[in-house]
Amino acid sequence: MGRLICISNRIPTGANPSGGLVVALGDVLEETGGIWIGTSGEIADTPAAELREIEGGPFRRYCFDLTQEEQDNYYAGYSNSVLWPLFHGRADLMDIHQEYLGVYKQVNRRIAKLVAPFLKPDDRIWVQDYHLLPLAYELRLMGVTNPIGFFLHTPFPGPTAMQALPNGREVCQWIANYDLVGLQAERDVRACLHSMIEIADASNLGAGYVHLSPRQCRIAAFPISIDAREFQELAETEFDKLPAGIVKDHRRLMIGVDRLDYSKGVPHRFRAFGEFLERHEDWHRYVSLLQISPPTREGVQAYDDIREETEHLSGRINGQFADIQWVPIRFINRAVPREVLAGLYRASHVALVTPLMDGMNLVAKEFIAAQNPDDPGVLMLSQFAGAAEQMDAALMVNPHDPEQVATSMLTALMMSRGERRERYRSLMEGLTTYDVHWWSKSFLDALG
Ligand code: ADQ
Repeated sequence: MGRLICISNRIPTGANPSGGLVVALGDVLEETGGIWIGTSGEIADTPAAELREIEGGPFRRYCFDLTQEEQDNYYAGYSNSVLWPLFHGRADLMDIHQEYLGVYKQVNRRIAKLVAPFLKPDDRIWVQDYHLLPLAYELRLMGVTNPIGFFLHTPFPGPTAMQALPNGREVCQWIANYDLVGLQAERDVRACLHSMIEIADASNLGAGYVHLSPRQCRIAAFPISIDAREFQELAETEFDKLPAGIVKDHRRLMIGVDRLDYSKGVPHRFRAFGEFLERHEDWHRYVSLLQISPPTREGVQAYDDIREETEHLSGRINGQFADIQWVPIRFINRAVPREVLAGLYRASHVALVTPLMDGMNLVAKEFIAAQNPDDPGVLMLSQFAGAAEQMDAALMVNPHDPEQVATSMLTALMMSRGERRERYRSLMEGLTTYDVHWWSKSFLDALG
């Protein structure tokens, strides 16, 4: 079997690299003598001329630094201030500048130049996420004919949204240079096919194949997941280590865990909780919401705004409803270790996973995997998370409708143990069958 060459924006660092993708790809990288390539996270004075090996770890890793200008224009700029909002249905938040696009292309061209000399004829290349859309196009220009796959972790926009992007046609042309394009959900496959056909005049060959001269590419859904069994065991162990107050607390705990990103719908969630408290005075003091949200992409205006809005709303709701014994919303604005999260999921009665738009949402999957099978909590899940296509036994909500979300909160809090177990069984069955190992294997099998 040829080597796997995995390329992502950030390289997993440390002696024991961790994270979802490492779990998914670590074995294949090890078995095939593969290589992972990505940015180091450090800033250099001049653009990187060569890759630097990261010593140690179970597989080979090579990284390079970005300059401050590249970080600002390629990463914070085109990737996170243009593509991210567009791909999450927020074209209104795009901040379009020619310079962002120019540097984005330049960085991708340089990565292609750094990678090409490493390639052997039977290597398979797997490119991760929206930072690297043009990479296959650049590699093809350099004569690379290896199979190249791409996985997009975000949703994909349909033609109407795509029209808002000045270089939408070019983006579709980049995509056509991959042999296989993996998306999170069927909704994204439909949107991507429509965009390729309507924006770039690709011909539809059926069964997910499109032709855009001179290439043909396949677009299909490969919903990403977690190692559900591993997370289940982690939650079991970690639950016992939680401070006694959390577990013995007779009140009901609702939990939300999201990077503080406008796509996650945290303000909408808070408003719906406010609506719930307004309607159900009998629940005051008996339920609280623990929202854990590490800051992310600081310095990008839209992220500063969402932080302010969230702080303002939690303050207002707490001010309105709290009494000397009870605070309705506990808002933690920092990252929490993974194992603590696992224990907290298990201690929670309800999870609020209510993004306005989300590629998949792994918190939904982690929460289910962490539950006690005898007495599981309830997952409230937005219909706009990619996970909704697979997790139909969750309590589905429309995050734009605060009254419906408030009604569902009551349903979740009152749900019988029998129904909770039934829903949990069905969700857990899906999670153990289609876990993260299934995800990487099925993608790589399809890439051939
Ligand atoms: P994200 O937008 O980051 O990922 P998600 O899938 O929920 O969203 O993954 C977040 C991960 O970070 C989870 O493993 C979660 O436990 C962790 N996390 C969140 N808040 C945390 C906190 N306060 N402290 C510590 N850890 C925290 C993108 C896409 C998603 C897609 C994934 C994977 O936006 O839609 O599911 O990639 O493809």
